[in-house]
Amino acid sequence: MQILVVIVVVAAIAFIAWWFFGKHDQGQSQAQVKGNSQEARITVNGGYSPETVVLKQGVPAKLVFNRLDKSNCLKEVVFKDFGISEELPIKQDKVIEIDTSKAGEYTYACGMDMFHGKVVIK
Ligand SMILES: [Cu+2]
Repeated sequence: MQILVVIVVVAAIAFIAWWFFGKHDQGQSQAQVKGNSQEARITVNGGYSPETVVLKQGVPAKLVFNRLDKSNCLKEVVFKDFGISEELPIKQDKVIEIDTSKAGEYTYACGMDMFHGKVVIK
C-alpha cells in the first residue's frame, strides 16, 4: 500500500515538473523550411496552437491556419503589423503569407483582439 502512495506522489511531482519546465509543443514551433519557402501550421481552437511560430528571416513564409473553433470570435485573424486581416473558414486550410524581410516579434489576434498569437522572425 505504502509503495503505491510513493508511486502516485512521484508521478504527480514528475507531472508538475514537466508542466512547468518541460517543452510543450503547444507553445512554440519552428516553421519547416523547404527549398526557398517555409511553412507552419496553426490550429485555431479556443486560441492559436502553437501560440508562437518561429520563422527564418528572408525565407518567404506561409502560415496555414485551420480553424476548428466554430465561435465567431476566432473567425477573423488580424496581423496588424502586416496589414493583414483574413477570414478563416471552418476546417479548411487558409494560407496567409508573411513577409519575413524584417526580423522581430509580431503579434496577431482574433478580430476582437481577445486571442493572441505571435510570429518571431529571426
Ligand atoms: Cu475574438
